[in-house]
Amino acid sequence: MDRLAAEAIGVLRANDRGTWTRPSPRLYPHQWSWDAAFVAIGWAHFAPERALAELRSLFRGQWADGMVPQIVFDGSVALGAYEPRHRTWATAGLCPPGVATSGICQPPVHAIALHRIRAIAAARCDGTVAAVEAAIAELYPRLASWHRWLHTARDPDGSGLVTVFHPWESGLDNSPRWDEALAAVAVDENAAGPRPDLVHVADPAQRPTDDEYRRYHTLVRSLVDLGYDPSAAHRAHPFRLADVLFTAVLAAADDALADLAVVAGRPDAVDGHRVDADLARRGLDACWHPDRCACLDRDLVADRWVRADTVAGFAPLIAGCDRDRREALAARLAGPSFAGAPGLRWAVPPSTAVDDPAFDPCSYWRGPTWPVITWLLWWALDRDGCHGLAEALRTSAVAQLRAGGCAEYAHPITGEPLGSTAQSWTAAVALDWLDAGTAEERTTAARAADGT
Ligand code: 2M8
Repeated sequence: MDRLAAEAIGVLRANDRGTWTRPSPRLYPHQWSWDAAFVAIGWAHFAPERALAELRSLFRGQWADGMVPQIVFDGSVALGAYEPRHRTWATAGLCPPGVATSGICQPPVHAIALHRIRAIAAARCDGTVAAVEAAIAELYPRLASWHRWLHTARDPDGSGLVTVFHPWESGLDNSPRWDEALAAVAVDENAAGPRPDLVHVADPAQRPTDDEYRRYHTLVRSLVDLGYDPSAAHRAHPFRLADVLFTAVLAAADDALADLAVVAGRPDAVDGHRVDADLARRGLDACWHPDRCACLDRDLVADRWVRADTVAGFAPLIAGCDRDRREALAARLAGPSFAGAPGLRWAVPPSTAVDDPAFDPCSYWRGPTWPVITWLLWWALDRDGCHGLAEALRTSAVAQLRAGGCAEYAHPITGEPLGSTAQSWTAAVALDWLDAGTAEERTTAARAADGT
């Protein structure tokens, strides 16, 4: 077996908790929402039933209003192993009985994952597709209510854009995108907590700062005080950002959900999902800045654009957009601020543009390259026929993983693996890329045999 494939399978197996997967052995000991979606794609390549269990397990934590929480806590993990712990979130009475969750969400990659898991199963030709389709029928209503919640509770004005109430909701926690909005939050000094995360990385500089954590805790406390009521939060919460990357994932996931609706025996629901996807894309259009060739988030508290130059600017590529915009964005992605930056170890995009003043190659979401983000861009480019750039990204990403293993993120210039060294979602995308590479090689070989 390919050495990277064996390593990736080993990471997933080592992080396996039976029906769900820890994002990493020590740093993240519970189940995370968007990690679970990526991880399920990884499992689908060698254990399809286990892939479905991952998603079922996550959706056990879905709230009655449709929200899929960022974390489903494992009650057997030592208190204090991860902070903030469940009790800090004060979600009892909101989570389903018997399940402990946080009170915020993360980008909705789940329908995209289920769609891909079906494609993986179909390509295996071993009959597993029937089990996947049964799971689609079972999970479809939950996915539909999750998307409905995002399009209403997080977009009450019908702008098409999703509002996030915490940097953790974006998934790109300490991205410079959030700096100004976070700096404006009045810190609640009683809201601080311990930092067990710092002992699980080689250098604390790879993690968010204590000041950022004080603000993260302050925002949690604010949401608790507001009773997690979205209307109250839209009025009074001090951190409200229209997040273009989250919105783009939702648009792409709405399209995937439209296809899943057919499989689930709900063809009547298809048009509604397509309408939702188009609305989200229109929301992104309103955030498009041609002079920057990027989509910008909107700070709804300060009523201004967020000017940091980050991978989030490529949101239209993920959502789907017209050809001119796609080509402009693809050129920028491959260009000197991102994957084509001089001196990069691998030609994959850093999380923040190398020429942005906030670029920091070591610090978490402020510069390192993240395989899952490269995967989203690769997947979208491939979906929309940009096979050349997609394949170039995939090849560079696989080379990076072969050299550095399944680390959480990597230093874009030295290539040094950073963060957790055995990150589940990195292992998952490695497996998906290796499989896509085999398919690509088969197509190339077939074309060569045909003389085409
Ligand atoms: C990171 O975020 C968590 C909080 O959600 C943390 O730092 O403790 C982010 O990279 C996030 O996107 C990811 O889902 C999570 C688990 O991998 O870790």
